[in-house]
Amino acid sequence: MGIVNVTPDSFSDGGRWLDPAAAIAHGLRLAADGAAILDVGGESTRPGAAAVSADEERRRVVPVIQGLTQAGVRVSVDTMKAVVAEAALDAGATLVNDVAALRDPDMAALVADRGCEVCLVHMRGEPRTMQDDPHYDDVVDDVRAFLTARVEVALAAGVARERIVLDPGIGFGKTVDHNLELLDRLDELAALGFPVLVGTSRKSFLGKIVGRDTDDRLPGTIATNVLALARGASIFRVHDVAPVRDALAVAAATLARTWTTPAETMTTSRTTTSTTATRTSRTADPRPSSPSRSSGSPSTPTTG
Ligand code: PMM
Repeated sequence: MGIVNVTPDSFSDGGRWLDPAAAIAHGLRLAADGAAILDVGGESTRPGAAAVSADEERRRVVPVIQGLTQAGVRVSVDTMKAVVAEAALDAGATLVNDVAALRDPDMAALVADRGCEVCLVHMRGEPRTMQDDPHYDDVVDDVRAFLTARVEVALAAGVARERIVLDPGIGFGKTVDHNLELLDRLDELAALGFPVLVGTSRKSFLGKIVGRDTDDRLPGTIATNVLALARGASIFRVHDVAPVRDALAVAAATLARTWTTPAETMTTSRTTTSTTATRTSRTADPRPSSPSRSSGSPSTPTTG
């Protein structure tokens, strides 16, 4: 999953793709690099970010989503607002990436009505305050309980089980230790039986470990995504698609020994839906019953 932030203030690429034509060109480059999905967002969720009005968010994302879907690329919309998600779905998006996990009272019904995919993300509080002294009894148990409850909300609203993706929300109200523990025990979330999406790309916890600025966090991004693959993740939300994709390809080939040639993989990633891709991953990954973290990884990661 390639990141296309149409925002002035995202932590790593804020302001770079505010112009729709620049955002579309950037997205198409990420697709050419092998992204199967492009995640278009019009509101920064970095810690402390100010909220954006629905009108402004819609104005930012809709032309970009139209441009990308008209070019044949699969698009998800990164939004917490049902009205923005609705406009994005009208413009051709097929996945709602909701870091608020259906907190907007109209979101669950919208997703159910449209039959689109939805990613439910764990976030403690809201972006403005989420990094204020986060505490958990056991971060993995707490995140798993939260996501299980949100799945119930989605199912009760009529969202199909196979349309649901889960995300532990790396960096969303978590300390460095919380993020590392979630990554290390990601298999416990994968055991819930839904595709798992992870977003570690360039995040500050990587910088805190190695003392590097945002633009120099690719090695940490690669390390965390490879670890996440080994623990059952199947969708990897990243800024740097080409290098992460190569790293995942090698890791997947090593773990499952079923990697295809680059040419075959490119065709697959362009033509398959993410649901199909993640189903394939789940079929290939009987992880919940396996105590070994080095076995049974997905054969085709969705970098997606
Ligand atoms: N992280 C950010 C934004 N959206 N969505 C999901 N599903 N998971 C994430 O970890 C996530 C997200 C913040 O990163 P950005 O500012 O680089 O987009």
